[in-house]
Amino acid sequence: MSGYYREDIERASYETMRKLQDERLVTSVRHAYDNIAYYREKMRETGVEPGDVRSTDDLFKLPFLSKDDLRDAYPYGFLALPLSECVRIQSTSGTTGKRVVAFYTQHDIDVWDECCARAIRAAGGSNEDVIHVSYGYGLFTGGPGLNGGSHKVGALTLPMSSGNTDRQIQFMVDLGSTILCCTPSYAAFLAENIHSMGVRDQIKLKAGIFGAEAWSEEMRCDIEKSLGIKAYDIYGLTEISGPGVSFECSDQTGMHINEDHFLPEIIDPDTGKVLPYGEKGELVFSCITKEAFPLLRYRTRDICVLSRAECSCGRTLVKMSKPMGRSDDMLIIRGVNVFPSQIETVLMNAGYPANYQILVDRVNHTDTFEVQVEMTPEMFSDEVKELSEREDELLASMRNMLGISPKVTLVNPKSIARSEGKAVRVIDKRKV
Ligand code: DLL
Repeated sequence: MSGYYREDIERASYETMRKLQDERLVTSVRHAYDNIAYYREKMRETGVEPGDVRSTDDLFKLPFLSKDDLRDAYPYGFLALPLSECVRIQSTSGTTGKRVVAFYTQHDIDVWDECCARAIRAAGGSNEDVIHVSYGYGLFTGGPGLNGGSHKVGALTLPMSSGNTDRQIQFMVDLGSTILCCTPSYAAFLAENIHSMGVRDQIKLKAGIFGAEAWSEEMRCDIEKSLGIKAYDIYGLTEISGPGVSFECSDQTGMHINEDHFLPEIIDPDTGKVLPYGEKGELVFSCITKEAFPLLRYRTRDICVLSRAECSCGRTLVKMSKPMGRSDDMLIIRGVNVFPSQIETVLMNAGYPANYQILVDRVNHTDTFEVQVEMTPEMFSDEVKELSEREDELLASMRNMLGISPKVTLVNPKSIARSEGKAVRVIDKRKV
């Protein structure tokens, strides 16, 4: 049976939640202003003082923060406490030069773990479960987050990390895993292998907690059928803590935001205007309990809709829709953040013209990723062997830059269609 981890919070009345948020916001603004010089400057530029923010109604007065602000301030610019009070860092996947590094105190980790525990309880998890965590462990937040949540609910935790599919399945069978946590594409891949190994009737899975990338209702349906489980979505981002910023309940119609910690807003991505609930726009979060890395009005670039409609699960926490896309050009391929500009940098460094196309698709629930690069007329006359060596070299540089390997194909000069307006660099055929 699915349940609550913090019923008092998850089912709090609107007034109770508002009061909590008001108090916490005021404290967080003061904390960020007093301890983060970069933030103080930002507030001064917009003429706002901490005293101007007396409740959540004043949130709009604060300046927005973006990934670029975090990159500019790398690595310690947004750290609000001495390093001696921090116990962990995590970092975003993918790089455009500098990664974003997030810092945590023990209290920040406890809060994050609790958010993941709420997600696990909502998916029916308890101390009776064997939770199989196949998100990556390390700098990526997926493994550590769900691991912490699983401990909090008292489940037996299998810290599998990703990869080594045969061993994953063997453990699943031998140890009787009941809840699987991984990206939806890895869940689909595991399901395929479970069937081909002929062990479908030996697995005891009942639920999955899948996130970190966009996935469709069709994909949910396929995974649920093929593994005989209920599949729950989970959302989050490193800058705001990691997975568990929001989570799905048995209703499966959007994700409840842990709004006692993360205050959401929807804005028009072009004008920054705050939009009412029900309208589609960019999701913005203010962290109202963070000690080490208290980001306020952080623009996620994820496009979605917020709703306060009553939910059959009894939770009153505001719900966000599945992200419907992004307001920047970041792609998430096999769970890794990829910016087209990174690919362009590799090509430029290797002396190629900027005529390329990135093709992304999803075949059998797995992302395919190809980069087609136009040769110069000089290269075109080269031997086949030389061309294949060139492709290998590009592949190695791209793997180095991105952390994942695309298929690299050199194509004939002038064969990539030229655009009259903006160049169409990305063809993403994934239906999510
Ligand atoms: O992906 C954290 C996470 C780990 C979430 C495990 C869920 C499960 P980042 O690597 O910083 O953090 O990537 C964050 O991934 O802004 C979204 O664009 C996307 N994303 C995360 N969850 C979902 C989801 C982790 N459920 C970026 N659906 C976010 C669609 C998601 N997109």
